[in-house]
Amino acid sequence: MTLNRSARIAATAISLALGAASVAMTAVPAAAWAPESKAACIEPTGQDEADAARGGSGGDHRDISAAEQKRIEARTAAILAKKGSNARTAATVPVYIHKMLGTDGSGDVTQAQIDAQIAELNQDFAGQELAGTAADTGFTFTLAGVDAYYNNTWHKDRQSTTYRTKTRLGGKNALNIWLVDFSYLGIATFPWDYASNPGIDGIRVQYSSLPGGSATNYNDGKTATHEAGHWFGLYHTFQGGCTETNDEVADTPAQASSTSGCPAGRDSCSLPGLDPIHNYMDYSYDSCYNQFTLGQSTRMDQMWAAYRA
Ligand SMILES: [Ca+2]
Ligand SMILES: [Ca+2]
Ligand SMILES: [Zn+2]
Repeated sequence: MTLNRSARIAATAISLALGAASVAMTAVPAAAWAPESKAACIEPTGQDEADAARGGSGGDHRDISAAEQKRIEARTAAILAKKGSNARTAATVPVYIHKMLGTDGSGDVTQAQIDAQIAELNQDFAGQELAGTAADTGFTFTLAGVDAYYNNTWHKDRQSTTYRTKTRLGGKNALNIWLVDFSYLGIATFPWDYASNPGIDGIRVQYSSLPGGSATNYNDGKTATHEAGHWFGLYHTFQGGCTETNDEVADTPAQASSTSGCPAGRDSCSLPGLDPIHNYMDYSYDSCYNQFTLGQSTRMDQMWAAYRA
């Protein structure tokens, strides 16, 4: 199976022939542990692999045109001005993990994997992978609950609007993570869409991308970090391509396209700076990721104050 990220937010026709949801746990075989080698991080690879791995021409969030991007910035600025908020945000984010399993229990993860995923989020958002360079965003994560549903349709991420609406927990500050088995690594919603569609707010993540999962090159739990970045309001570092506006963040050099693997020195855009291949919001391998920037941290603060506080 190829894994990638792509937008599939649009609701499809929904048939309510759903199996009974349950919240029991089942024993699972130990997940194969496939640690990444450092060698993987210095091997430049072609764009095709990135396309296959992380979404290609599609995205893992709904499409945002340049015009809409501009409107979102203006709306956010207006909300912040009205709130009088420009303070740095620090918040503890409750995380609800929803295991969307097959009726045979397939797609399960262990509690140890879930704990490792939460630890990964805390490490990454605290800037601990590259202390001194990576931003400490001030956001921390605490596991608020784990549930499991046995439904082959939901397990495959079909009828996602229905299953998310039925199972989502917490308020606008709660990060809901639905673990599914689909052809993407992850899909996220943006904070500015919460008010109009609160039931689907959160991120859908390929279950095998959790730490210790079987998604080769993408099994350090950084898919959840990347998708959470969108949930906090970050774009890809290649949003808008090789343009000054780019991802609305000044300290992430613009790049013309997404990165695959971990090609040191990649410079796809003539604007200043090498491509931010180590940024969690590029499409690099998990082993290549090590940072959010201060500019991204500031953007997350603003988005939190505007839409999730
Ligand atoms: Ca930028
Ligand atoms: Ca450049
Ligand atoms: Zn993404």
